[in-house]
Amino acid sequence: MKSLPFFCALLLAGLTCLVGCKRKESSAGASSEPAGATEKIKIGFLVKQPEEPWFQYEWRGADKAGAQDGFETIKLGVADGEKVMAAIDNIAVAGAKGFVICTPEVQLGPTIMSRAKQKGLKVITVDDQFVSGGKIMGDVPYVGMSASQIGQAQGEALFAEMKKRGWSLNEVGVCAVTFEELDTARERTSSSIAALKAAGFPEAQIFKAPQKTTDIPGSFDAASILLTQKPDVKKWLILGMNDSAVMGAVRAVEARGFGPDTAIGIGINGTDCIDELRKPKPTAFFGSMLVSAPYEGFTSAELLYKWIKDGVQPPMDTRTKGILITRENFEAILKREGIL
Ligand code: FCA
Repeated sequence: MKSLPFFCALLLAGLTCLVGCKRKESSAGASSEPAGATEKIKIGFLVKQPEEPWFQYEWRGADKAGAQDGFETIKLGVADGEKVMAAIDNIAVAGAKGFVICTPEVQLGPTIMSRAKQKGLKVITVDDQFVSGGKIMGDVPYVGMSASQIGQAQGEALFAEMKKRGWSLNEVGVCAVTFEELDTARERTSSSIAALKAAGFPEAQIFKAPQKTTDIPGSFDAASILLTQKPDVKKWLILGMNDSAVMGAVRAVEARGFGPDTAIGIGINGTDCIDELRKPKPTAFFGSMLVSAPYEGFTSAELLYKWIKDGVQPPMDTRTKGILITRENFEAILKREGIL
């Protein structure tokens, strides 16, 4: 995964060259395109964390749609606002007519939309919805997961697994790794917590561990602080907004001697835990709510393409569901979903 930033830099360099070469061509008044030939429609697909397998699978889905429908996708990692703005400018110069984006900061929504408008680009958001003045920008088409349903299923699965093992409630704590500044994340974790409470888990034993960053180190740090504060908890249930959130907490409990017999972690995404589930020895990472990243990439890219090509207005809100994968079934399910 370390090679990804390098890959993105290469892609950008390629793009710049493409632009430079095109300029040279037109200034010389010659073009290699035969007269009347139609160029493929181009779209951008910009993602906040290209190192996360989730986003690589989304890109894969977008490429599949492009191969099927005959359009080209320019894939770029955009870790911050500056990179987003540069990427929008670059794809516009490269001839793209729109882009799908999972923004690194949801508050950038209005700025992104005004730059896109300036450049005449259509926009579809994926995964994380734009926010303006504290409110979701419902006027920008969105493709994402059914966050509350999936969160609820995560909480129910954790409770069911705990019951199955016959743990007594009074020795168990919930480590809820949270990132409440992001709507989809907050919806997932609060629905998961609500499901645990509805099943009868005592509220006083549910503890939030707020992440500062949405990666494994961010959740490791958050969970470590909580574990220091709660030395008496004997067994842990771990939830979070995605696989990375749960994985970091699993590493943190392991560092304090907990293992698969004393901790149960269930993630969300199902794409960022494949190596973990393949480990020969089970860990406390019990499973994940799989959501189809290739499907989300495919759908968002294709909706954008049809909007550009045929003027078909995409639906404003498209949601996908999740299913539980564990060590027992993940290979078969991920194969069926086209991920493995
Ligand atoms: C957010 C998370 C990703 C993924 C996506 C659907 O963007 O950061 O890991 O869960 O929602």
